[in-house]
Amino acid sequence: MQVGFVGAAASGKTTIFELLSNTQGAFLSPDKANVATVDVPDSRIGRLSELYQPQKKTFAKISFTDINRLAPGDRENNNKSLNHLKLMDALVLVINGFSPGRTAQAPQADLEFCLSELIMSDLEQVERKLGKLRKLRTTPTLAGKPELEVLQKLGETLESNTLLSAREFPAEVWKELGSYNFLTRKPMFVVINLSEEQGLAGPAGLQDFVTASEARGFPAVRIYAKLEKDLQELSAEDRAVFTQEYDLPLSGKESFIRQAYTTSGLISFLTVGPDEVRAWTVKRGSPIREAAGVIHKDFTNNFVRAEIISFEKLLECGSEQEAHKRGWLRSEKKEYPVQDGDVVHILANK
Ligand SMILES: Nc1nc2c(ncn2[C@@H]2O[C@H](COP(=O)(O)OP(=O)(O)O)[C@@H](O)[C@H]2O)c(=O)[nH]1
Ligand SMILES: [Mg+2]
Repeated sequence: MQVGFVGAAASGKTTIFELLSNTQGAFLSPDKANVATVDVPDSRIGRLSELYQPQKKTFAKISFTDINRLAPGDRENNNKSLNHLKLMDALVLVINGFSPGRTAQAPQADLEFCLSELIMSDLEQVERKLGKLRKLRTTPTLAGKPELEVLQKLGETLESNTLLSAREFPAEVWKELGSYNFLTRKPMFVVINLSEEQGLAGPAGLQDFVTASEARGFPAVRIYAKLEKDLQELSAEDRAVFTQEYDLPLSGKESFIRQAYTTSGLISFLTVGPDEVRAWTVKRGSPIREAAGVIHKDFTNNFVRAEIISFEKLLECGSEQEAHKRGWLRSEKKEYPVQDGDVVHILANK
């Protein structure tokens, strides 16, 4: 899964990037982004490895893209920076909740700023296309509708400061618009970056901001990015001491990744065996036949059935043999919507 950060200058994007990736961020420009890929922490892999003693453990992967700061009014550079985010599965709106002395309204204004930058980037793309379409003598069609009309509607939506995700179109239309990779259609969530100095309550108006953000459909994750990054550099012992002392929810990385999965509508299923215990990422509700394709294309083409048990049930039995005896190993057909934590064996024709 790929997640990209959007935010005003000094909102803490690079600090979060460094915390999550455990790497050093570079000096950025509109042409340069920080990109890093890490394992998705998943305690189920450890537990399953105790059962299977595999040669290899493979975690699902998540990548983070940190772009140059967005500057008010600098359209050209902002668009260049935002172009790095076209292929992301989800966007994170990073909000400064740590600088002392900001007004209670500042986080909300930052959020609006991020959204309007995304809107303007999409609008520019739509306008460019409209310019081309207007020069043609006959307008091409898009999913059976005149393309010019579709694009005009998108343009009107964006001009009224509305995200494209709020615009209803038949699924075929969105499908054909897929190659535009509109930013305002992507799943988004908010990360509010906090300082330990303001304690658990955070800055004035924090709770109101979180409530308003969630009401708009953006779940908000609280992170003490700088503090957690500093703690990361300590020995495990010292870290434990300080973590207890601060008495703050310091599991920013886990909360962030969990929210990224939820927001993007992604889940992980697992495969097990003596060779490898592994987690795989797919869209929630994917039919098992399609999901199997991430393991091997042939699994989709030659799918016969799947044997499935949930991670919890397997752990409760202690082994697949026992699961089999108890009849807990289910045989599922191709339409079965795969669930988070399903342990899956695919049976396919050669
Ligand atoms: N106290 C505190 N300072 C932070 C936090 N996050 C970032 N900073 C500081 O704010 C400044 C800008 O952060 P940076 O990550 O570079 O922001 P970016 O411009 O959005 O990438 C740096 O001096 C950071 O050390 C935080 O959570 N708490
Ligand atoms: Mg930065």
